[in-house]
Amino acid sequence: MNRTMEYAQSLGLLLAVLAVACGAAAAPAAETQAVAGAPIATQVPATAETPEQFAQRLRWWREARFGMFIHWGLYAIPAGQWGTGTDHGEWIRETAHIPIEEYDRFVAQFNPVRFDANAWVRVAQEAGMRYIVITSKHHDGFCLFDSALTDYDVMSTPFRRDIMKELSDACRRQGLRMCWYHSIMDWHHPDYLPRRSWESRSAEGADFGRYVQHLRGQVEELLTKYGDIGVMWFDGQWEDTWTHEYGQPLYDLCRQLQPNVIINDRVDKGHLARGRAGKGHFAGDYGTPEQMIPSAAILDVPWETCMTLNRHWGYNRLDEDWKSSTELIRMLVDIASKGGNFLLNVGPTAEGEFPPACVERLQAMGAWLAVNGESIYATSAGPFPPQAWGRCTQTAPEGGGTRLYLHVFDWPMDGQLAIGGLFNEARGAYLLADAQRKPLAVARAEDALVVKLPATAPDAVDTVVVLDIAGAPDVTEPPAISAEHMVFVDKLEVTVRPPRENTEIRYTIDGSAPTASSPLVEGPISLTKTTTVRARCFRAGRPVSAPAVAVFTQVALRPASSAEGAQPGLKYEYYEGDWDRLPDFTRLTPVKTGRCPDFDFSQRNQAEHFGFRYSGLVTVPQDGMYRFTVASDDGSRLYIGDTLVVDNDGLHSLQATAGEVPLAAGAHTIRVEFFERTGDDALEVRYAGPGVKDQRIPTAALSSR
Ligand code: H79
Repeated sequence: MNRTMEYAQSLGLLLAVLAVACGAAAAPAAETQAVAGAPIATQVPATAETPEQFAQRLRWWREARFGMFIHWGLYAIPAGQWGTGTDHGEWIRETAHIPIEEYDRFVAQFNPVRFDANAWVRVAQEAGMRYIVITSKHHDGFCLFDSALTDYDVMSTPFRRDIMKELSDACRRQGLRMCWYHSIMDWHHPDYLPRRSWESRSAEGADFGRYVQHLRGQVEELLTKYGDIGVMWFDGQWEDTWTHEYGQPLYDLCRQLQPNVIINDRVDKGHLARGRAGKGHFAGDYGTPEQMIPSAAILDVPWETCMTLNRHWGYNRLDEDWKSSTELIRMLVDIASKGGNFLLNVGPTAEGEFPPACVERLQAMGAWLAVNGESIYATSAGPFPPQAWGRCTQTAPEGGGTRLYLHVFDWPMDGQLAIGGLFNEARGAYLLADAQRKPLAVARAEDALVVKLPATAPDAVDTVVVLDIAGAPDVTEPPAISAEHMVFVDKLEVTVRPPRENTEIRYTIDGSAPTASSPLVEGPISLTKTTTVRARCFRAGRPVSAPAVAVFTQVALRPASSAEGAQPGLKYEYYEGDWDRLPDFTRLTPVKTGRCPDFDFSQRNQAEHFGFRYSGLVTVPQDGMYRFTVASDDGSRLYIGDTLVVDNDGLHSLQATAGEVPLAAGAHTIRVEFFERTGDDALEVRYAGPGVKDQRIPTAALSSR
């Protein structure tokens, strides 16, 4: 929960007290008791603030949009390699099971002679980044700053320079905000618990409370010795030892030391920006999606996606899997269009330099921002969800109206950019990159404003079109047409939902376009044959959304097969090999074959590099659509007869995929293929349909001849 919400909740309590005091309708007993038991004063923490104060405190950060993450520490020395393993990063001590004494030897080797704080900050500055978050300490416990509370810091290395001091001074000089990433989890401090499961280091005498005091002491150092700090970015809060009882006071400590500091949600146990903060109060100002961009805008909490430039946070010498500058620019735009910030990571080398591949990409981002920054900084989420043509951000300029920044990723072939469902009147349009602001023609075509563009895209990555409109955006999404299945046997109920309440929706089922005289949607629509449903929002006889269309197909039931002579259980063929997707098993020779009760792979001879092909019959109780779901790690496929119903192939961790098929009551041939390369393994086959609640297919429904 963020401060705003917490404040609102305190306010709610206060109102409840007033209501009771004024003899208004009695509040529920539990609520009254809670109020009686806790004096209001303690309900409002010292860090409480109004929503306006909260917005004001976060303002620079929300306007900044783009920051640099830096993961740097002892792990830059092995650079991802340990023994034969080459895929390690900042987690190397854990992922390679390196004993503490051995890892500590890196301290004597840490000597980044090429480190130049000004040069780093310049790269960030030129990339268009407005703040830097660096690992003052990562999970390994090593501190890049001069801490009076531990010798496990940069002052014990041959380098002996307070890197964090140099960097914070350089940031201040160049106008960027300095921010700390400080890990709560600590694999080095003797009082931190729990120990890693593989470690032999004794936990005897360890006192987690004492560790928390140490952590708080370091936070105090970081917030008193380095000037104004923009953000405290905590991490490694998920182990059971860290609780809300530690998280809230740590949050409060930061705000007491620097009232304007911004603190991420990992200070506590709640997840902002995952749709919920969990039950109860959790400290933290903003949510932190990691390595992912939310699919839709998040407007109720501030959030920031953090992401790597290749596959690792800490420097990995062999990781050349760089995101392209096109991808990165579009990610920044995508995030901005959804109301978030982008914290993009660089893992410097042990010599103290940014890898050249990072610098190249950051320069490309900076070049784009130098021209188009106005469409990113201090903008807010656009009024539309992601569009086929690109994304949208917006500002509310002085003097009224709204400025829409249309980020065109896919340039229209006919040069006509149609912005559907936009009711407002256009005031003008031009290309942001055009210093002359040569007007682009804008015309209305039903629900859409159509901007006439040059024939080819001036910037193939993202050309920004400025579209000024009168008033606040008045946007109407197409209606949502849905049904339980897209195919059906006898009849189907289709629901058409409005994008918002009190919207007039008209529809057709004869293939024609809905008009102002088409029937109104007033309930579910029943279909008894293959039908194209079209629906559209209207206002006063005028279409205000793009039309929505969905096709529902009537299908024949797959006739049942005879189950004569079948016995309980499936037949299996077991194979061995090193695949990254399902092979054509029919061209391979099984290592062995046999029978098993269900989709069970315990008959394997080895834990990795194997495959199974199961075949038999599955019996369903009634006629109708059945949904099969296969969850597997790694890939799998499910066939009914010769029809591929579920394709869950490929190398992946546990992932579920579903498919549907119309079945007549009775037995149907089923075949499931599955392979496992390395790592975790799993296979689960489920079904659901008439007479069957979603469940693992029971052995009683499986048989084979
Ligand atoms: O600091 C970066 C990561 O080290 C940290 N957060 C970002 C900002 C982070 N800690 N945990 N996680 C991310 C998620 C856990 C990932 C793990 Fe693994 C999977 C830990 C062990 C298995 C990734 C893969 C790390 C090592 C192997």
